[in-house]
Amino acid sequence: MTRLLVTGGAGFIGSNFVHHVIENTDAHVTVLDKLTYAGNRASLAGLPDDRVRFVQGDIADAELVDSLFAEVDAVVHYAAESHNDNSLHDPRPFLDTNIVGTYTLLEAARRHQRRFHHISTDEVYGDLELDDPQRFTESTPYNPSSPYSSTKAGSDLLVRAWVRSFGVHATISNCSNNYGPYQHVEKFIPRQITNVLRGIRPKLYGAGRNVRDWIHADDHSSAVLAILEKGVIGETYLIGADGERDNRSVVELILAEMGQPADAYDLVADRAGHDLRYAIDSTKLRTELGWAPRYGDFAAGLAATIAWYRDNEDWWAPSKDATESFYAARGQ
Ligand code: NAD
Ligand code: TDX
Repeated sequence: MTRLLVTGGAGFIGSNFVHHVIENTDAHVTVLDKLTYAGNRASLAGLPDDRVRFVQGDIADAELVDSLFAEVDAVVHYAAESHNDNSLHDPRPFLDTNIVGTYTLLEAARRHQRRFHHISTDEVYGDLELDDPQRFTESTPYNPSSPYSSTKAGSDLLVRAWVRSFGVHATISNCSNNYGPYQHVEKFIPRQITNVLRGIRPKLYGAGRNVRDWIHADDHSSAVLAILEKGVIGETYLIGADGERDNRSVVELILAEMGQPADAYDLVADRAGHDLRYAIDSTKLRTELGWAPRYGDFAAGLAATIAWYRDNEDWWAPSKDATESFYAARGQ
């Protein structure tokens, strides 16, 4: 598997994956990315030109997609509209990219008989109660809450149908919340870090008791490589690193690491339909494919992420004001 097409490779997790592939394999990578507000070419800076090619374009452009599939051995599909809050404001781009875009790629995978890996989220399973001892597994029924998660659920079901009906060689992974470098400042952890760097108090939705299951983006990348190399066609793998924490405790860790008082945050308007808790059981991935996360210490990973944002203001500053204006208009 030496030639990879990575959709959404200028986004947060896609760019982390491209860096991971270049550092850990001999593969050549073509990135297909539309460069929406969430894409940033600077996230691919410093990578070798003879191994990474960048193509700006839309995954729903069938002609372009067809020509790129012809040139590669396998495709890893990260491109998506990815932010729940945006999906509550304007769902349409979520349908266009997550549903029609994924459909367009699947048709190309079928025509060219290419190995296809679809990146998805644990949000397709809905949410859990805070005291529920169960975690999501590959057999948890789909029950998405938001326009974002419902379009991701729809895209997963399209992949399953294209495997069963047309024999497409595809796998799916559903991962928990990622953190690390190159994440857009609209998302929870970078928003709070860059708020503190700008002298703005962190903002917690509702009571701040919602729980997310955090994994470092580099651990997500190593799991995807393991699935590409050893995964069984037609199978779904859940990716998670046992990182459950409530939002308030994450903000308190950020404040402590950045030398601020523990209560220097604001409680703001809650997200509509806000999922309470996500939690992943990744036993299948660990036992069947031998994968294990490397970033076991969340506080250390978070400290490194804070240092990255401190050192890379040029990367995030151009998006910060527009992002905060969007939130301010919603009382968040
Ligand atoms: P992101 O918003 O940071 O990046 C998305 C990228 O896709 C951007 O570079 C954007 O320009 C590109 N893109 C959007 N529409 C496109 C289109 N029509 N054609 C081509 N490119 C397009 O998102 P992310 O957080 O890196 O998420 C990547 C994938 O991982 C998504 O599929 C998401 O559902 C999934 N995921 C994310 C998380 C998380 O915690 N962020 C967790 C689990 C799964
Ligand atoms: O300012 C904030 N304050 C706050 O309390 C923001 C931006 C978020 N939150 C809360 C909402 C969530 O409980 O923090 C939690 C995390 O929020 P997001 O970063 O928006 O992530 P989430 O909605 O959990 O979805 C993320 O993980 C799953 C990604 O954005 C999705 O793409 C992925 O599928």
